[in-house]
Amino acid sequence: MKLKGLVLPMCAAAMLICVANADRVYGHFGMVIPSTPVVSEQNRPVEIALSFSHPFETIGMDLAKPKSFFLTRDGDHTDLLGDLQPASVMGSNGFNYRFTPSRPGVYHFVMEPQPYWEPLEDRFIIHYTKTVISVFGSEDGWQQPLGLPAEIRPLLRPFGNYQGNSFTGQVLVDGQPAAHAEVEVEYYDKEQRYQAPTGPHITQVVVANDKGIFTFTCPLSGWWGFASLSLADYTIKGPQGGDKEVEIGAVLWIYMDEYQRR
Ligand SMILES: [Cu+2]
Repeated sequence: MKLKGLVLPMCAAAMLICVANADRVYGHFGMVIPSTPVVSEQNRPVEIALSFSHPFETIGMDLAKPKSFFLTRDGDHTDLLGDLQPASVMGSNGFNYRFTPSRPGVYHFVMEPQPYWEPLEDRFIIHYTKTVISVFGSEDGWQQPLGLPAEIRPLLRPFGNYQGNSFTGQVLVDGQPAAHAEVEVEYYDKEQRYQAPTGPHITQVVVANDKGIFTFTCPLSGWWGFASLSLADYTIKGPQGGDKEVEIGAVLWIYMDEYQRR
């Protein structure tokens, strides 16, 4: 499946190709990607890009202004929705937040998008998307779940990792471990270096255990996205007025560094 080089601005266009090749749809992820994974005094400000994209194929989709975008730090909640600036991300409409922290801490950024209507799946999609950033060397509080409707709680510290590390996380839905949840994994091929041998290589899949815990080894440096999808216990009126299912995504992004030579 050769997607690279094609101009496919809409998810539907990309997915028609996916659907033609498989009975499932690969690879759209809510994305909250900072320009640097760890913030020090020297590398402020950090630009945080919000999008809804196909990260391995670097195909953007238009993201409506999110329903909410906030950070939590030590339990303090700060609404950032009003600070988002429209931005082009992977050639599509996304948003940018300029993060200029002055205090150390572990900052959890969360985007809740508007429900995205996906006609090919006949349902809405809401990816609760989380990225955890360490500022000025702080390491406290990275394990804390935030009480989102669905989220991945990191059990590997989500910063200060190397390529080849195994990420372990726990899928929580309504705060409860999601037994045997399926987790999709995708590499953000930002520099467009790689191509997938087959469609299933674009988005890899691992199943959590009875405690909702899963492990996946990340062989490349860069950003890795984990998404566990479940159906909400409510419906939303579709464009034609009928009640439509809502797919809730628990999405987490983590960064793997390369070893650096001295
Ligand atoms: Cu898509």
